[in-house]
Amino acid sequence: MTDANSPDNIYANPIANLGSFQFDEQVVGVFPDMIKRSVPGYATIINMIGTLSEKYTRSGSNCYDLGCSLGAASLAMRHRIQAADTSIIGIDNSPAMIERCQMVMDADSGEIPVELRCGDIQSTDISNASVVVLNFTLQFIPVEHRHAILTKIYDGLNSGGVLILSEKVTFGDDPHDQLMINLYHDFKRANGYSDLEIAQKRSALENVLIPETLDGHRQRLKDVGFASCDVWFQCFNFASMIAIK
Ligand code: GEK
Repeated sequence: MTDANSPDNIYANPIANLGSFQFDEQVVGVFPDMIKRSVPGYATIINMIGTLSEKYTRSGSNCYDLGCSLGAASLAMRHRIQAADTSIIGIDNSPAMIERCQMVMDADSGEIPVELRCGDIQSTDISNASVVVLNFTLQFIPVEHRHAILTKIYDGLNSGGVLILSEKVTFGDDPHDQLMINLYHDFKRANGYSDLEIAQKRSALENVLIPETLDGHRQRLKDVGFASCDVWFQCFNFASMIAIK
């Protein structure tokens, strides 16, 4: 395995049989560089997950990081939560991610316990939660399963608890959609990705990452019962929402 700080050049050369994008060992090795150069506002969102979890976490409750990857959101929570007797639970279905994430947590000095589970977020138990984070994870769940997972999150949240939902999104207005995609590709180019890398990654993610509109997300969050929800951050076609139970 490469070390976790390697530069992302997975799609730098032409790949004959692209296949679908997977969170395998190769991706784990370049993940911090990949996500920083591919998600506009990623560092801000991670930082604000810390701020929001400090504000909303109640003593004696749990915080969940669903699709935790290498634990960036878990670490932000671990270092900001002030409430006593709390636990953080990180879940990811990629064994390579969880293995590396465990090394990250073991090397970190934070005191709040972090339990890592390798499994599907659709079948994991969620209970007594103050904060649930879905930071660019729901987009990988089949659309028809999204209502069920959000219902489970809603049921597992305590009253006054929050869901932080970050997603790549689309827009109903086609010219605006195209403008956001073009600006996003400019962002990737400015971060050193070539046109070939952008095109091959896009093709590998087709049918794997399924974005929806912000209105679609708002409607589903209301349908499952959230009392209040809306966007707190957006840059181009990447947005983060907060939903309060
Ligand atoms: C971060 N939140 O750095 N069950 C569990 N995990 C899943 C599932 C599933 N059904 N589907 C996908 N994943 C992180 C970034 S990355 C986003 C999240 C990205 C996991 C998958 O293995 C990967 O680690 C993560 O969700 C999505 O704040 O790479 O665009």
